[in-house]
Amino acid sequence: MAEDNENDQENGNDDNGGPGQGVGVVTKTAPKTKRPSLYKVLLLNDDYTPQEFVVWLLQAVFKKDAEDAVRIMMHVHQSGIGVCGVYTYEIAETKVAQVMELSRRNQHPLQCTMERE
Ligand code: TYC
Repeated sequence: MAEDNENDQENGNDDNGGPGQGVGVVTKTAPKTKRPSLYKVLLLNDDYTPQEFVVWLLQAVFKKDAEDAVRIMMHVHQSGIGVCGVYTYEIAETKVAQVMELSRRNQHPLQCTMERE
């Protein structure tokens, strides 16, 4: 009964209702959940990677529609760096690896990195 349960707390109730009458109030502790840290995936500008390749990549890897892909590409082109998306650690890491591999395979110098938000 009450004595056997780690979640029981002192509560001022009389647990002993007499013979065969064990009465207990169980107070459960709320389970603790933690939100995962989030990471920005960043694309860096360079002078050689074709704009069309960057737009294609933003659609293929980051699931952007054509309009968003062009907007993000132009932002990176003009300001030097830009956010492609925000993800949990392992998803961000996978996106970065996909960008680096696709760039390497197509012989573009495009660079991609991640940073904790
Ligand atoms: N600056 C490149 C060009 O003019 C285009 C480009 C945009 C390259 C974004 C990389 O992350 C990048 N061809």
